[in-house]
Amino acid sequence: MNDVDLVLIHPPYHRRNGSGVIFPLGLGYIAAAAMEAGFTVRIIDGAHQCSSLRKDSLEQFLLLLSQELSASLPGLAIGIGPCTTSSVRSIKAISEVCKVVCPRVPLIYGGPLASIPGQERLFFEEFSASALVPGDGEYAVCNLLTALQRNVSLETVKHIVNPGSTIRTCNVVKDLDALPFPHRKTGGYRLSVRRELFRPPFATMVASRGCPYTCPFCISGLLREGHYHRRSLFNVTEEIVQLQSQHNVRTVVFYDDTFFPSSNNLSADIQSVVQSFKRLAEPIYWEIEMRPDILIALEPHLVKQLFHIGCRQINVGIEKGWHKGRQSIGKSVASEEIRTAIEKIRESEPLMRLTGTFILGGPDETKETIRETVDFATSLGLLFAHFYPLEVYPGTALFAQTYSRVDPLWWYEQVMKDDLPWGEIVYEGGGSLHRDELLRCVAEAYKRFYQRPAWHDQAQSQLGKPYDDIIPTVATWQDDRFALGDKS
Ligand code: B12
Ligand code: SF4
Repeated sequence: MNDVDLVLIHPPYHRRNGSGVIFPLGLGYIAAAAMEAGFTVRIIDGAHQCSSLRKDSLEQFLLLLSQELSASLPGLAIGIGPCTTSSVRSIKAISEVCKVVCPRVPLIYGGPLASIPGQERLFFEEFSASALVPGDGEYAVCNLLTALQRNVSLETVKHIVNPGSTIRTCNVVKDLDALPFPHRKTGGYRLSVRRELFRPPFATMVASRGCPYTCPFCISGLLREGHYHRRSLFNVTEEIVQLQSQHNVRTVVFYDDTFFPSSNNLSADIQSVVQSFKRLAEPIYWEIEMRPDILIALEPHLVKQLFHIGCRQINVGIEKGWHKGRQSIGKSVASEEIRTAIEKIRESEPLMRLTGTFILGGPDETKETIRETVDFATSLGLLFAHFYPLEVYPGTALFAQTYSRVDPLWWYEQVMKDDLPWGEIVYEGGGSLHRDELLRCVAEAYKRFYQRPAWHDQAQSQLGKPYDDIIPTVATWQDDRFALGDKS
């Protein structure tokens, strides 16, 4: 007997030291839409059950998966995703288990990697895909399940990609308010050290989809064909109220690529958020991502207003400490403007936490420019900083510029045979540093940032008691941030 119509599997990925493990929101959205349409759904969160792509961890997970699938057979389909470049090892292994345990059940794939034109062969030849769902999955998955239920050929289903065809368009849900709120599994999830606001329980949300920018190293602006849509603030606050009443949530982490999309309407945008969030009977703490060019438009009175309605942390993708380097990856704001903006924010609201992410490596990067980036990072008074080697994602301008070989099976094979278990392609193009050297620079950057007495003083005063708890994790970043997350 079939126990459930749709089983959704979240593929494990290599969890970095100190990273959190959060509920896969995209699967929650798909589950809610399918349930609203009358289907039964089960989510198997592989990323929660397994923290790495190391052979032994993955094998343990696969055993569990095979037992779970046998115990409750999927009746109509198995959905695998969100697929990312860095989870191809586990996706391959999951597809093999599914083909053994439920050989006749169609495998459908979605998420960022399954939305990038040119990657179809990978899914159909390597992962036994019956169909791909590029872009927003809710409506397409419901159409697909309906077709399967009625025994209609998948060839007739709109907005999916069948074997032999290519991704021509992405599904874009324009009216995000029309979607049911995600069906969430709770319990056992935890935020990364950097995002933790120490006011549990937390939930993650998105108030928008897509990114209006196209930074050459990033895939976000390419998903949904560059379309950017926001939910109404009424709809966003309704979800917060539901999270508060059903799950007692006190902290929300917004994972929007950039919560405020432009510096042009920033003041008006913030006023609208203030008006909407003021309506919440119970206050909520929240944090957002922000581009540096938007940060510099954040006037002190706006910072105060954001703080007043619960915004406690702003995460900024600063990327580089040298202007030309920052420009080359799509962020043209000057270093001094960033410094001034951060100083202004710290003066107006000293308890507003500011964190930054930095990318090391890339065209024209030298040890000297890396030193400049780390000097800059350490001089800003950030509460946390993360340093990443530049990773090259298929579909991006950087990938096209770096590799003339675009065959998806080429990069896939590189990742599969790599001795590093993360599943990432580290940039080593045009005169840049060799991967090993870059990784040494990353470790050095962590040491320089986190060994400073000034950072410890700041963290102690801003974090209070949790400072003691996070210190062991922060220490592991200095050894190897990319080592397995089961240390965290
Ligand atoms: C939140 C987030 C995370 C969270 C949780 C991720 C998760 N699995 O839910 C955390 C912090 C854990 C995380 C980790 C990582 N992330 Co991340 N993350 C994001 C972020 C900012 C938002 C994702 C999100 O929740 N969106 C909102 C929901 C509603 O959308 P969605 O997940 O895309 O789902 C919709 C569709 O994609 C589709 N869909 C999704 N899954 C499926 C499955 C099926 C079967 C179907 C049919 C459809 C479908 O339907 C959903 C509803 O419409 C995106 C950026 C972005 N713009 O997508 C990056 C992003 C997905 N992450 C990325 C990366 C690289 C990583 C890490 C490798 C970083 C690391 N090493 O730690 C890991 C690996 C994660 C993995 N699963 O492999 C990249 C992926 C790039 C690529 N080409 O592969 C992105 C695109 C960021 C970027 N711009 O580079 N991430
Ligand atoms: S780096 Fe940020 S702003 Fe640029 S495309 Fe990616 S998500 Fe958008």
